Amino acid sequence: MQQDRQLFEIIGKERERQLKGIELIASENFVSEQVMQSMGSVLTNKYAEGYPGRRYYGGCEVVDLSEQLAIDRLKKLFGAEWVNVQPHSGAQANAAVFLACLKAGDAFMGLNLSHGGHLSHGSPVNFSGLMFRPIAYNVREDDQLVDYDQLESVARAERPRLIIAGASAYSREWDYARIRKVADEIGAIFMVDMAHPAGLIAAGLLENPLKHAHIVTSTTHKTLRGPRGGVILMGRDFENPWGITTPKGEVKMMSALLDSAVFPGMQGGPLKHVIAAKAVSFYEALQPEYNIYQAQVKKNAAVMAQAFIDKGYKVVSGGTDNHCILVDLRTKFADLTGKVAEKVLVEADITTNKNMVPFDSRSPFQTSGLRFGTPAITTRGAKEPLMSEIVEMIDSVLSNVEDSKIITSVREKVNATMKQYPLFAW
Ligand code: DSN
Repeated sequence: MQQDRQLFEIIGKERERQLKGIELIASENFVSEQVMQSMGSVLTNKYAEGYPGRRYYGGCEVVDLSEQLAIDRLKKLFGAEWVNVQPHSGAQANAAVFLACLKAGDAFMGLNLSHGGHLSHGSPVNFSGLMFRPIAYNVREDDQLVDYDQLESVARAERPRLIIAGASAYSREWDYARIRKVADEIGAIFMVDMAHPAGLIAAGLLENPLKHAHIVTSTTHKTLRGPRGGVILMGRDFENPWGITTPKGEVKMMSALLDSAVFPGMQGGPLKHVIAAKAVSFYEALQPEYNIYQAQVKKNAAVMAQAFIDKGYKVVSGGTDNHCILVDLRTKFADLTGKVAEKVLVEADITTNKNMVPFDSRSPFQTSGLRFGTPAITTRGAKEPLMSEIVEMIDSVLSNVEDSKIITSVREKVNATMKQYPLFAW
């Protein structure tokens, strides 16, 4: 067969873009060669609807081994009693939890999307907001920390069936124990979506939500540094609280409801090549050097947050406990939107994303904020001194958004700098 030159040229261009730029999107990372290899392996050819040992197709005895390996390693990594490694993404994992725990129209609570919450935690254009009744809790205006008092009073008044903790743009540790307490009081399921900080949690640098939540979901490709995908975990399995029984009259365990919600509820055939790559990334996350990497991610983020503050930027909540920094541009540049800032930084080969800040005066299409994260740049070997240099370069671009000469000179500096931080040995 003829080689598809057109497509491979596009892949080459993306490889080049990744190589020469500074990647600061908080949800991105660079996977290892063996994670990449397993994703591009023959396992993509196999259909395996069902679970290890109970499939709807023949010839699954080999892919049963790779899925079981992913399951066993993920359990070990987070101290889970039960996991499901089949969700194609974090949003699919969340959808499966909704399917297992809620009926159409049921109320659930999640962090206000414009305060850092995630699309699948109740956006009106997402399945979660279209099919269920989202109720938001907020961060406080004065310190931009989750308002647990408000969360509790809304939970008591509305009695949602599910409470979600977790965010896309929240830089602080969560008080999981406090949310679990109110969930127990009102008889709600408590779910944590740890997609963003999962790698830091795996390394023991942030509290493990499996100790507090009934159900935990995650992606595998952010701080965790695996292939693009999702997982569901439980610290301890439990009988479903709604009395749903098996044909034999036994109360179904939550694990059975969640397994059925993923397949056949939400998905058909699992992505066997991606599940294998998940297994590889969990193996990597169990190695001692992974903890050193995650500690550096956290240190780099703290230094970057302080460097922004030193340059006169407002960092939402005043700093970070994790890998993520949310900058409110308004205090330094009253007229600069996140949209324009993102665009000019891309011209300088610095990739980040515009983001709403809590109590934003602009729309989600313009925004007043930029979100930064350190997982990808840390994978390339960056340490604290580079964080201050990067903030210097960002500030230079944002202070001169109309000056193409300055933007070009920053881009040249970015490209020269990144040559010293190797990526892609293959
Ligand atoms: N879109 C992801 C993020 O960037 O945070 C979350 O799914």
